[in-house]
Amino acid sequence: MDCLQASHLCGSFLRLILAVGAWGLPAQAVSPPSPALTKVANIFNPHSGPAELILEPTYLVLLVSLGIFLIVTGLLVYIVIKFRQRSPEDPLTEPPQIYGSYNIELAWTVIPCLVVFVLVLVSARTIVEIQDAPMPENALKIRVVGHQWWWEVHYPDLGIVTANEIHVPTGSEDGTRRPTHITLESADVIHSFWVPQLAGKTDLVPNRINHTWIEPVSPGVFLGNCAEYCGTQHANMLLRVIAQSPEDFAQWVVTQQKAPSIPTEPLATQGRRNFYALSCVNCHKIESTPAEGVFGPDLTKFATRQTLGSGVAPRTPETLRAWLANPASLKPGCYMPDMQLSPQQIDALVAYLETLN
Ligand code: HEC
Ligand SMILES: [Cu+2]
Repeated sequence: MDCLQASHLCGSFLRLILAVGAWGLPAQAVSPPSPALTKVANIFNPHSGPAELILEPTYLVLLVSLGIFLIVTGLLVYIVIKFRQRSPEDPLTEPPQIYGSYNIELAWTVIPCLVVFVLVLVSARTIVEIQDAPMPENALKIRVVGHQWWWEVHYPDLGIVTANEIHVPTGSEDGTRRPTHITLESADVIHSFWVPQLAGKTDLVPNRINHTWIEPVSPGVFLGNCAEYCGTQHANMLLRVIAQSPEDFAQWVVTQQKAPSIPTEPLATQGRRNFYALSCVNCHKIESTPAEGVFGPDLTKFATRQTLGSGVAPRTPETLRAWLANPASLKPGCYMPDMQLSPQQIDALVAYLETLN
């Protein structure tokens, strides 16, 4: 029996245990828009290539660890009971003491080495399988840059820039694959890209380019997060991948590529003037306008996003108002300053930002 068969067997066995234990968290795939913000995705319910490939080794590692846990605690409990003091008069007799037994020393050196060796081989094979997976010509290419504490998302071939929410296509119904190849970079510290149902973790390291890929099998919203502690708001560096049918994705691309229209409504017009008069433009970009800042998220199509502040809140006029009044009220320590705006300025800015769709 080779490792694959072994891991297959173990997988089936563990799945049985999990099913009996009624552990299974509810599936995460829900059709957009999803209200869920911080739900923990179920790693046992993969929906894409790499996540499916790492499921079996995951079961194998869990099962081996469970076995070791049971053996060690079993022996411990047995010894504690067997050699306990039975009554106050019970003379404290020690069990026979063994020093320098060749066989015992050998056993507890060799067995763990073998266990680790098997796990290393199984993991290495899966890692190679994922890293060397051939990408078809039509693979969508995106570039993700991690920031404290949000995600910058580029579609270089489509001329789209967005943040925190990654739209990708699923394959077509005729079976044509359409994976998404992702390059990962960091603007500051080490982050880690993790959408549990789509792929394993990959770090975003300053001055280095890493790669991963995803290939969702069906449309849905898949929640992810930064998986490497990166500062105070690490826990609010959330991420969502919105997998869409090829037709819906094409529609999204058309919307994103359209230049923002200039609002005609008076309040939004006032908001637009405020936006360019205040220093928002130093940190935010709005395509085909003088706002060229890149320190904060691109706001060109802000009103098409489901969330605000990298998933800290759903994007609604109320949460946006709270954000502009003081970003730290939602996300303490975040790098957008309190702009000391008046309620009138906030109303106008909200009206303007809501037109960016
Ligand atoms: C010093 C730079 C800076 C200035 C000035 C600034 N912002 Fe921001 N802004 C940021 C950063 C950084 C974030 C991302 C915060 C996070 O999610 O951690 C952000 C986030 C946002 C978001 C949420 C974007 C999203 O997709 O979640 C909005 C909306 C926004 N800013 C609007 C404004 C407006 C309007 C102004 C001017 C009144 C402004 N910002 C001024 C840096 C700035
Ligand atoms: Cu991070």
